[in-house]
Amino acid sequence: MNATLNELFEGVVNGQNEIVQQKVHEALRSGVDPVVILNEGMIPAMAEVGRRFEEGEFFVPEMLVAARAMQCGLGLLKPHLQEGEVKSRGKVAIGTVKGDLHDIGKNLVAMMLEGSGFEIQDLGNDVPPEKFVEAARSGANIIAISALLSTTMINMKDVIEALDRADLPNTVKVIVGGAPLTEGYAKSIGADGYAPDASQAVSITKTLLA
Ligand code: B1M
Repeated sequence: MNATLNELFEGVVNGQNEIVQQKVHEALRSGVDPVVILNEGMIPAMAEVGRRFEEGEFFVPEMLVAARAMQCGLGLLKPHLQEGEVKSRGKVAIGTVKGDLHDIGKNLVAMMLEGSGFEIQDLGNDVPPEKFVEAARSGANIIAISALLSTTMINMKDVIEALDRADLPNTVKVIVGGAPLTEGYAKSIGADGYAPDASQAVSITKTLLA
């Protein structure tokens, strides 16, 4: 990892917004690809925060400040992750499932989809099934559901069942993702697609809407 990305990593882990802003600008100025900044500096930092939490070195407040620093860096990267397309490829309603407050992965997926030309309706976090149904009724082509907890990923099934009950056109597709999920789990709950990360979420969305 280059020195700037290393400092960015430390800045996110320690929740230092100013350092994060400074290092993202510095990396961009020196020509580092925004995707590299994300994948080598920022995402590993959140994994490190998770490791420290598991080891009892970090507690919820530390996770929270690291998350804020991460969001701050993501905001700066966002304009650099756009493909510059004008025509909408389709509408995606995205949210984190009921009971779950984790939204960084969801925001990243939304950002990459938006950057690839999709229109995004961000439903936020802790989203009940009815909100996803409402979004599908008002024209979303893809319902995208994120979950970060093994205790909340089971709520995704409720969303899919609610969508089935709503008798929507079968052109509405559901994609799911988030760290505790697997392809097998996604299939078992009846999702149309699963992606382990944001860039694969873009590919699967393109495939489903092709
Ligand atoms: Co929480 N947390 N957290 N947390 N937190 C985890 C997830 C955990 C793994 C930490 C750990 O123990 N190592 C653990 C979950 C264990 C489990 O269930 N398997 C955990 C826990 C236990 C908790 C609490 C229960 C802690 C407590 O209160 N005792 C609590 C739950 C609150 C709740 O939701 N009800 C809690 C709270 C929090 C904070 C609020 C403090 C904060 C979130 C702030 C926020 O999001 N605004 C937080 C954080 C920051 C984390 C860690 C450290 C980082 C998560 C993150 O942002 N990662 C996390 C540890 C870790 O991830 N290793 C942890 C970076 C992000 C880019 O990755 O979200 O995985 P990720 O997204 C990826 C992919 O998963 C995928 O693409 C993304 C980009 O590649 N993806 C999709 C995600 N959604 C997708 C959707 C798709 C496709 C792909 O299609 C629709």
